[in-house]
Amino acid sequence: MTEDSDTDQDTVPDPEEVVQRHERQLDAALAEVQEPTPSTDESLDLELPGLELHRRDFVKAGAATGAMAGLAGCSGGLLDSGGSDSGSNGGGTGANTDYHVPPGEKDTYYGFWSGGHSGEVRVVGVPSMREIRRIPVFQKEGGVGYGHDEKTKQVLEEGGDIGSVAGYEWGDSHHPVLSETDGDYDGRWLFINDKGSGRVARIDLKYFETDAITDVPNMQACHGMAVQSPDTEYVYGIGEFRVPIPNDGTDYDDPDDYWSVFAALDPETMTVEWQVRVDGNLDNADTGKDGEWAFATGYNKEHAVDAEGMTHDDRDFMKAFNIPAIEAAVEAGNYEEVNGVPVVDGRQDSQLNQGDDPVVKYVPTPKSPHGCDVEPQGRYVTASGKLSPTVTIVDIDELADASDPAEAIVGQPKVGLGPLHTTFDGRGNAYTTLFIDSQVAKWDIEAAVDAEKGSTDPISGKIDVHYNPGHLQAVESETTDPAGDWLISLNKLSKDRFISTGPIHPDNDQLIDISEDASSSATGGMELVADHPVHPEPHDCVVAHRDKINPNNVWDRADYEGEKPFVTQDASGVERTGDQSVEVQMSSSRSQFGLQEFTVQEGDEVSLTVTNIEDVRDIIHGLAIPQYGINLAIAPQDTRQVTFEASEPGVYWVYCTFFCSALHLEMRSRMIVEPSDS
Ligand code: CUK
Ligand code: CUA
Repeated sequence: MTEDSDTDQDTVPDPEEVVQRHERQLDAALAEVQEPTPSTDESLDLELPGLELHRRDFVKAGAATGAMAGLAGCSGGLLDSGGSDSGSNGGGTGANTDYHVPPGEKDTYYGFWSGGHSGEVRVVGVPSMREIRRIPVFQKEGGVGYGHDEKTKQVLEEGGDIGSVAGYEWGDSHHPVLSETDGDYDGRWLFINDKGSGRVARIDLKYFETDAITDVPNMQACHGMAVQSPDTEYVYGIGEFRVPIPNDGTDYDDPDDYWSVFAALDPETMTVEWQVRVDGNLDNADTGKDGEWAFATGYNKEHAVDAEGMTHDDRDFMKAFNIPAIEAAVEAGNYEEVNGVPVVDGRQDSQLNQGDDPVVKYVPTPKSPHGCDVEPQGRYVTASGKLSPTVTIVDIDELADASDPAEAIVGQPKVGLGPLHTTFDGRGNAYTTLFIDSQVAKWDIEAAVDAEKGSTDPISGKIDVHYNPGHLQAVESETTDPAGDWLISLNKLSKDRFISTGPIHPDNDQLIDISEDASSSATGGMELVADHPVHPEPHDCVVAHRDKINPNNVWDRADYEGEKPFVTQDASGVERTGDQSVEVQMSSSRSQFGLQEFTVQEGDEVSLTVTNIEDVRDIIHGLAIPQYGINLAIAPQDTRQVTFEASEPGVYWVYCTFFCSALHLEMRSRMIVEPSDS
């Protein structure tokens, strides 16, 4: 038996020991949070609750919130209002079984999860939380042949030539956002960032396939991501890391001269329309509901290049981007063109920020705010405090009019330790993840506006999650009319929740029922109903009702007419197109390729075109020639192409990779590469 009882999965922990252990953990976590430093800038002197707190106060506050709720994640069912006798860690009572989707039935919602540094997007059914599919985005993937055929290869290549030294081999996707019409998900596209580069990708939801990647100039890490509500007028990529421009080693001494930009892309063409250069940096983003405003938090107003410097000051800024004013500046030619993109100067001392209609308003918020979320009515934008225990609420209309942006701060509830992200249920409630407390806090938005800043009164309940949550997402939270029945807490650590798979643990996505508001319960009605281990590492998700997403079940030939042929069985054949080039075209169907065999010459450039002539859903054929790196996946009615050099003579079996019929193993073709001197 080891000393750390975390590793002992079968014993119910002694509550006293749990409390002590938790105190130790909290101490360790808080030791990393820098104590506030007094402001030297009088003009920024705001009443900012939480800043007067010291480390011990944090511990006490954490222990006091919601009575025993300070036992974040260690309570072994102590908080369980339903009287669970299961002994499961902080779990629900099992009273709510609506999340169980029986065999043969379908989920109510499509969830789109980012895959973090796995660079993909995952499609997850809600509420079952079954992972239904993965959509590769920022790197090649064999299962669906992504990056192996000419079309998807080109998508990856086009998005890969700025700022990469070695060529991008992977991405770090954090924030999936759905396109909108009239403030509601329209099922057309999903956009996703790459924090590992300045890339923004688009997934076509007709085919659930990545169809465009743009490498955004003047940006080294695209972190936050948003579409402009209500009609996807722009897609925004948010530049997190400050870098010198040009970044060619000529001038790197002064980090004040480094750049962080807010980029607007056209959703149709995926070209960068304009950028805004800011002071500080940019982190997470969201937009107002009327097309006028976009917002982004930031944590490096200090322009520092180390953690100590970045967390030095008491406050940072949420930037509010005035879209019509920015468009007017671009229109009037008030920009500098940098690497082919119009860049508007949105720094505080910019000429464009001096008049009545500044391009960027800087709203001072405590410490280093993280999540940036606009509530469904579009009245308020929130900045979650991260190193401050508060969420800052800004009234968007007041901000538009106020000469001093600080005056638009209309609420600042104290929600708990380490607030990271906030989501909404459409009934006037907000839910904020507390990373350090390992909890989700539920609070009333209007009550928080009415209350004193720093008040805990607006909090209607807290629930333990396991452990250290990052994002959370209520279903349809980004729309103007969220459904408000489920919430997912995306927890970074799972520790003792699952059977061990060695030292790299999964994350833990927890499903919480938020359909009831119950002021009498410690959780405000939130009920934890299920745990789900996930591969590294989702950050965020977006969840849409299944009626709003309508993909094709087979390909529509009209969608690639003129670009690629549709090769029938009769049209299958080999055509020599030059001394050293040959075109091979063939069909595929159960259980044969259009060509039983084909012959090419050593040194030929072979361009291979394969059509799946089936029109039955779910009959997919693959075409693999492993020795030449060929791996295509061809869905019904689709055509895929690849070109390679037949450099080595020999016999190569071409085989189908999808188990398509009883004769799948026999579904082969024989490629003969004849020696050139024969
Ligand atoms: S960030 Cu990961 S937990 Cu990239 Cu939205 Cu906050
Ligand atoms: Cu076609 Cu297996």
